[in-house]
Amino acid sequence: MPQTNKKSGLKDDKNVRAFLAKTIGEDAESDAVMNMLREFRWNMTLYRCAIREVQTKFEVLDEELSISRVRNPIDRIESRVKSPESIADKLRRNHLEFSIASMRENLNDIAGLRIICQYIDDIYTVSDMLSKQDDITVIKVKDYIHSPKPNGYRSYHMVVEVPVFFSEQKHSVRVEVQFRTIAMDFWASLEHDIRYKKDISDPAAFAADLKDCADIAYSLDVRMQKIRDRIK
Ligand code: 0O2
Repeated sequence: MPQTNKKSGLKDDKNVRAFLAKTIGEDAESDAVMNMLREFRWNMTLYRCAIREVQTKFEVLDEELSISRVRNPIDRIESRVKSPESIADKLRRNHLEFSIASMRENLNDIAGLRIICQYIDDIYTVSDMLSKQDDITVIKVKDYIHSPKPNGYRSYHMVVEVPVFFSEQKHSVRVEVQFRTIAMDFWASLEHDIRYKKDISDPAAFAADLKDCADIAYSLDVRMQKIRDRIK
């Protein structure tokens, strides 16, 4: 999940239109494609607004906690809206049809936020604070910190639903929030790059080394937290 994704800002409607036309097998000038483009744009606006709503909540929490705890638990926040290509890929991988309804129904991570925290316990503090807010509904939690993936991936994933108030109606929108420490994010970003490098013929050859690095990053997190506690 890269930083705020300009690709899916739909500035270039022509490319998106061509992509939609190819994906649904219709002419780019057809009514079907034009209608889909309109609906797609509207939905992407909704997802971008949902990101803003949730991001503001974290900024508020971070500012408040920086006063009561004399440090900021959040190092930085990244966000992105999934690109049309990634949306289509994920639906295809899950053997689902490509349609606006299917994407709204089946994908939890079209709107994505990444909260990079300083320490492991900050992740649990801020995620708990978010989940207790009365306009937030927690849909799903995956704790890859307590149960890391076999490759060493650690992160705390939460899918939440947030209301977005448009002029005429309130919409509930799902947003995926990934919480990581700086060390977890360092590992995941490099691992992601390595995994998607096309010129690496045998990615499995690096698996053991990468898993080692993930474990080292985690022990660094644990040690840094202990040092912080000693200073406290
Ligand atoms: P991108 O471009 O990173 O967003 P769900 O849809 O909730 O049922 P999902 O999304 O299939 O479940 O799986 P999961 O494990 O909850 O989360 C997937 C996302 O977590 C990935 O997004 C990555 O961002 C991140 N992630 C999961 N496993 C790994 C890993 O082993 N290495 C790294 N670097 N990141 C991982 P996508 O879909 O890859 O797209």
